[in-house]
Amino acid sequence: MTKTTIKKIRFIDSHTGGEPTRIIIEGGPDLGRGPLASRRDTFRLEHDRFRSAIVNEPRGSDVVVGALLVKPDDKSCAAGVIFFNNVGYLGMCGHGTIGLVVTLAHLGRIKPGEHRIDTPVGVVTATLHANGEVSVANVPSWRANKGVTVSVPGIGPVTGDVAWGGNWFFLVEKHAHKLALANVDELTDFCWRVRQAVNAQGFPEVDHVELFGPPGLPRAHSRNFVQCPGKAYDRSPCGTGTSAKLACLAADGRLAEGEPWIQESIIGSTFTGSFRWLDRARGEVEPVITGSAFVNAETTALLDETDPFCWGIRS
Ligand code: PYC
Repeated sequence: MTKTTIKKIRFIDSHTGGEPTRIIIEGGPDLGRGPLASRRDTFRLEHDRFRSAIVNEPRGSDVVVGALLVKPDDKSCAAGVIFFNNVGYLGMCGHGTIGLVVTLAHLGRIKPGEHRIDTPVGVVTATLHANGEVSVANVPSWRANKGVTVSVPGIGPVTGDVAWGGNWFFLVEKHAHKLALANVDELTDFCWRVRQAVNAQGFPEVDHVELFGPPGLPRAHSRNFVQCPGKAYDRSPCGTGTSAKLACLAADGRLAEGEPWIQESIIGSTFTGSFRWLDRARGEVEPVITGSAFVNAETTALLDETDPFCWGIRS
């Protein structure tokens, strides 16, 4: 009988406003040292099947966001992290960073206070508050294009803004859809078509589509539906999506510096956001996103090479 090697991977699951984060704490690939962006490239080029094994079925699902905890390149940081999903890698992830901070506290590795975290798109500063909430001062965010109209086959013209909040978003306020969980299939189809049109019409970098509508909660300012790159929708209000929204609100003069913006998700969870100007002339802001996460599993996964789906079901 041939001897099989089974590799053990330890991860911790949490959710932030309903959106899962799976943090690899042991057994992940060795990506060497250097800037997080180049380590993310090494991950993509040399270890992509590991990404799939962690987040795709049968171990995961389309909605799971994975996070590989690594040593930071910037010595002032408490940790480095590379986020990934069912189809690839994220620059930053707001809900995931809140999940990471709560996970590090759960492991006893950090205490309440400020912690800098290295990511492939820059350093973010997370504050773990005494009440367990986490605020993330995100990477500089800005609107690149206002009022872009794309012609969407089968739908017609759709207008939105292109903005960066750690990932690239197309943000749409004017549409005919009710943002309700019962309409997820319709919203998914709409966003997917919009994204193809946006990519085809000169914005290949946009991989998230964000729709806005009236809030369900009296204390919230807006509800959103965010489609992630692999077609899953974000159960949380999306930290990087809310950052992109704050950049647009700031550029339009619709929200003042320091004023709170309560963004509700499609499932009714909320983040509170605010911003500070970094460069008014360039429309660059530092968004701060506050939310809570809960740890819900500690797992040792087994990677057995003789399992035909050891590396996940890949499309
Ligand atoms: O919270 O930034 C976020 C995010 C990105 C994709 C899923 N969640």
